[in-house]
Amino acid sequence: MPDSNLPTTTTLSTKRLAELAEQIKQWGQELGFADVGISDCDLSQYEPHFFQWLENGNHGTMDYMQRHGTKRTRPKELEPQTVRIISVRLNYFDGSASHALQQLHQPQQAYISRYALGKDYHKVLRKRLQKLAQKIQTIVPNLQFRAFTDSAPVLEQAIAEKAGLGFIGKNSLIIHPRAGSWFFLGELFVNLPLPADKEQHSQGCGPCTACIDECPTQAILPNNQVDARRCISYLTIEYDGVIDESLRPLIGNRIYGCDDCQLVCPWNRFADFTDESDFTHRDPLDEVALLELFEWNETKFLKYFEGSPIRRIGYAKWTRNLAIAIGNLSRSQVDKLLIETALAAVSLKIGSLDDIVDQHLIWAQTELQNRLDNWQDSVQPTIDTIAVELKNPQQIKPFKVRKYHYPANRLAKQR
Ligand code: B12
Ligand code: SF4
Ligand code: SF4
Repeated sequence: MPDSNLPTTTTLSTKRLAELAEQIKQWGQELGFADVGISDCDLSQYEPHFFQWLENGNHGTMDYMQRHGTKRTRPKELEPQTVRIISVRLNYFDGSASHALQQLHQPQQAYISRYALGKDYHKVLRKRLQKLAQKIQTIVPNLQFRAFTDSAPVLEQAIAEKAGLGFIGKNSLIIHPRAGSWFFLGELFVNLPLPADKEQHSQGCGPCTACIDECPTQAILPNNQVDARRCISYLTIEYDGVIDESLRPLIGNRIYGCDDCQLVCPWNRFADFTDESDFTHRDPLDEVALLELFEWNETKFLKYFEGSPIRRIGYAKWTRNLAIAIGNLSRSQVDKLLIETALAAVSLKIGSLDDIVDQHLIWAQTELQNRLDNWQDSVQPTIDTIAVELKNPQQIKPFKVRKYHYPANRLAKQR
């Protein structure tokens, strides 16, 4: 039986609600969140931009982005009892992993997005949010809540900006002025009228355009939104089909996701490394050769990636992505023997999966064979071979950009 003396969401005084908001932030930090903020449900200033993005087709084949009408921009339509949203961020950058740039700059190595080196964040965040809600229920037993992280039609970045967790950068990610952008977002929708935090008004990018200039596929639009159809993250994770040939060379050795627009962001000098053991990299994902991963069969893939976000893309897409990266070895300064070994490996896999994968394997085979047929010891990619149909081909440097900003507050493992 509920204790009738305990407060309910409607009987708490303004003063008590303010104290509870502070208490929630304290609990959030004890649970490991880097930050907790509170927002109201009015996302009207973001709504037109969201629908414009959809109308322009920037979501590509991600139908789930347009399936829910205004539920995404009007939280009360998703959960009618909601009056406030508790927004949290959880750091994921693993400082013990091998240096990101060392992988990105060695064409024979596989580059995997920093967020995917450890456990799938969905479960980790949702469990943590549930714990936070349970703590609130010790004070307010009739609290109604729902926990989300990238799991429902929720406009997470708009909510985080409103809750004061950071500003939406030109790369479209939430950036905290003292902690960069290497974190996940999550939310608790609650029926508790807590005082809302001050939203982050000023966009902190200033004149910087590093992410726009250095995005390998020029996916970042002048209005600070991303055309997912060009984004390597979308192409390697979300998109199931045949990747356009003009984009393949620009993908380089990125086989799952892409971090370039964060690696070049000056705010990420201030990023914190994660304290979460769940986000510690799995060996050898932080420094592994493309050809080693390419040897894995489906059984090994499924077993190794249990609990990892990478498992979701399935073995066929994984092989498709690897085929592109291996094909791109043909544009790199590598040993002839490596090209020969790569050619043998891709040739062997042709016909073993599906037609889509085969198209990429055959492409890789042709690229590698052409390189061998025209072998020169020092072949450098020309801008013509790597920048096709791009807005500003002169600026394209798919493997090396002008400047990276690695978290400077602690030393990453250097080998
Ligand atoms: C779809 C999606 C993608 C797509 C599309 C990305 C995109 N930028 O839209 C793809 C697959 C490409 C992708 C990639 C990545 N994603 Co993603 N993705 C999402 C998802 C599910 C929705 C994002 C969304 O709403 N896009 C719609 C567009 C319209 O939003 P937007 O560009 O931010 O535009 C808004 C603002 O710019 C604003 N706005 C624009 N102009 C103006 C003007 C004014 C005046 C105002 C007020 C507002 C305003 O209004 C718009 C609508 O809100 C969210 C989770 C979620 N449910 O929110 C994760 C999420 C954004 N992704 C995340 C991550 C980590 C990534 C990657 C880094 C993963 C990787 N390493 O590969 C990359 C980064 C690529 C990038 N630069 O965005 C994190 C970001 C955390 C953070 N710090 O912000 C999220 C929040 C997931 C999570 N729970 O942590 N992602
Ligand atoms: S994730 Fe990569 S491809 Fe996508 S916008 Fe950022 S830099 Fe460009
Ligand atoms: S790289 Fe520069 S422009 Fe892009 S998000 Fe960071 S500060 Fe903003």
